[in-house]
Amino acid sequence: MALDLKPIPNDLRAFWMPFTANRQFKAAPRMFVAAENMHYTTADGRQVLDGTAGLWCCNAGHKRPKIVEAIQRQAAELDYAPAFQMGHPLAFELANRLVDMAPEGMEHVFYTNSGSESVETALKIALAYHRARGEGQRTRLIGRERGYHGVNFGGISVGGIVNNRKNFGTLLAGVDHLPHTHLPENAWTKGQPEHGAHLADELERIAALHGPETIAAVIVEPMAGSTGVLMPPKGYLERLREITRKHGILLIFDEVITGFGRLGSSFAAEHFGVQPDMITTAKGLTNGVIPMGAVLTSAEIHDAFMHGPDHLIELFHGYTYSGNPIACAAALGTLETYAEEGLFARAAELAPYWEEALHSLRDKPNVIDIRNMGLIGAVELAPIAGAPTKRAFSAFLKAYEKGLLIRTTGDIIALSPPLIIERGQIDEIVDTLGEVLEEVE
Ligand code: PXG
Repeated sequence: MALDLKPIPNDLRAFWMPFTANRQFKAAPRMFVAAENMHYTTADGRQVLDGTAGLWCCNAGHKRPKIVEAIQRQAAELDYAPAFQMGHPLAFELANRLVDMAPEGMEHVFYTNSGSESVETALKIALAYHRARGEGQRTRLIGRERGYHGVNFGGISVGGIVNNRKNFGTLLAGVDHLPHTHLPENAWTKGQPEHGAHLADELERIAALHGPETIAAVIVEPMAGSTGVLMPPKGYLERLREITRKHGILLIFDEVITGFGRLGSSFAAEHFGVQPDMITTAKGLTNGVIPMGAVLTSAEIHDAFMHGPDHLIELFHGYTYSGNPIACAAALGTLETYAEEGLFARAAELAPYWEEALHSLRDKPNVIDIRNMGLIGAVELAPIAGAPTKRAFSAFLKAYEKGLLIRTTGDIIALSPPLIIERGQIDEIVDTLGEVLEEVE
């Protein structure tokens, strides 16, 4: 029997929404019912310009034909194949394509279903890798203050967003954190800030404290997204790479946001010219259309597991949906769209225009900092005394009323439009946001 689903639910109780003010939402719901290219359509028939690529994931915009067709074709041909001990061609084809486009040194792909799972996977591979090499004492994981690595236990343990950690018990043991890199002297910086490379040296202090030979991996977002868009200071990532290499510590770049063109290159590792040992991805991998993530690893890491009798499983890890055929089809359609339309180069080309447009908001009320890189930007607002996050949330609601989707975290407005954006639409984002900032209290 066909499901008779009405387009707009008239009872909103049952769905406990993620990272949402549920009671506020249900009192005044904001529903999207369709999307195409740069726009969403709301339930009441309005067009909303997508200033955030969904949640930083729809890098090619919405309802892109290659992706839609790939999913439809695949669903009709091979809907599912067991992920363990069986294969299907698209999973191998996609892995090869990812390796081809990945930064130097990334030679293998482990599939997951989300950014959070990519993070857990990378952390587990790091621990098991050291153990496989006879260095099982390397059990410590180092993250960074203000880091976001998803919401599972490993990710919130190495993560540094207090609200995502404090209600969830004792987390993983043996984790330490680098200081965040947000320095007041870097306010209004266009691109990478000048100050802060020295903050990477804190890794030397942490290594000395615990003994460098006890540390398995350092995980950082090369550009921190969720916490409110923090660029790496000049020289910072290079210094982290130097110190990790010196001590035999793996360096993991969490590129769930920065992967697939956001900074104008395939990956941030390429953009900054720093080679990590693993890269975690999700989001833009399938243009957000089907849940999928992937961890890219070096040959050295992968090969460390390829020992022992060949009928034995080398890594006791994986998901029912690792490399799901429809997800692989969506990813291949996505990568084809990126390549055919030159979207990463387009992001790089538009970046200077984006930068100028965004920084024109500098003199609007309550703006205390603006930062940008590639097609990403942040406008930081002064919090209302005694009511942090309220000003930015009001701006979000007002922008939505005016037909613009923005994202806020704390009192920071984050922007990350699809890479297909036109210059005129950049102007529209900035003009609307300018009005919003004038009107919001
Ligand atoms: N790592 C990074 C760097 C991320 O940004 C994750 C891991 C987790 O991905 P999943 O697919 O499990 O959500 C993320 C996700 C926001 C926002 O507006 C950011 C994310 C997700 C939702 C909203 O800042 N980042």
